[in-house]
Amino acid sequence: MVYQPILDLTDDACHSAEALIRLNDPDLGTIRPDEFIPVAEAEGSIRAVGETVFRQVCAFMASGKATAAGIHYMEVNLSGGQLSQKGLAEELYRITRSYGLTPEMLNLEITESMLLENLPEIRENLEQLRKLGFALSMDDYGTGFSSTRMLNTIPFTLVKLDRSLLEPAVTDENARVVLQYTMQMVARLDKKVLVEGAETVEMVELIRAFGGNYVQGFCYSKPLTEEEFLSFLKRKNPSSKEE
Ligand code: G
Ligand code: G
Ligand code: MN
Repeated sequence: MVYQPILDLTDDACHSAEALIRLNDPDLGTIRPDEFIPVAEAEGSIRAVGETVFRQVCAFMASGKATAAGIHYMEVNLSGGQLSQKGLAEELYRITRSYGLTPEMLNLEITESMLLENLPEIRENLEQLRKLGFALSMDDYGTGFSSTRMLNTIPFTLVKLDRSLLEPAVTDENARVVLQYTMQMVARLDKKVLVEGAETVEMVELIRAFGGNYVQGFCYSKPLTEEEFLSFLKRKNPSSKEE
């Protein structure tokens, strides 16, 4: 797993990160999740992959090293195959507790495209996860149908705007209007807003000016290994206590 730091604009510190899987194959090198997650979905190993990911993030959080350096929670991506699994919420809760963690330390990311089928078991899992105390983030908002009904009917606490909303906003006035008012809408719905794909300081400042809560992107940091991430936190969160 690698971790991409998330910048909290309220104090310009890092209190969360997104866990991202990498597959290192001795012959093929690094294979990106875009390539192998669909394969795992198709051949039926996605639940095992998802559980391994979740356990690794839990183990890292349970080490206490990240929390001692100012981390409050981790964002973990769920796949469609996991989300349609009966009893997923109870299973993730059981694993979380077995590491001595609370669900508040884990935010689960779901993309809008997973919700389009509108399967009852997916809705039930999401409602149950929220009831058990996990936070839910809508991922890649702006790439699918940008359905406002999804925002309203599923108890998301954070909405992550896709970088395709940010990129054109730097130069194009109409794109800036779409970004600004999408951000305002999310805020008015009482959800936190994160903008992904900030590659320049100019982009970060645009997000700040539009009232964003969080920023993720290469300008702040690329995804880092556990060790790199901990030393990043020591540099960026200077007041954090080391154990
Ligand atoms: O890190 P990268 O940009 O290569 O990620 C590509 C895609 O793979 C992203 O959409 C991301 O959400 C997804 N992804 C990364 N890690 C995981 C994971 O652990 N589980 C699932 N289901 N998807 C992941
Ligand atoms: O779909 P999801 O949002 O989960 O994907 C996150 C992925 O986006 C990460 O795997 C990361 O590699 C990629 N990413 C993160 N920051 C940036 C950025 O600033 N620019 C670009 N082009 N990609 C980014
Ligand atoms: Mn994600």
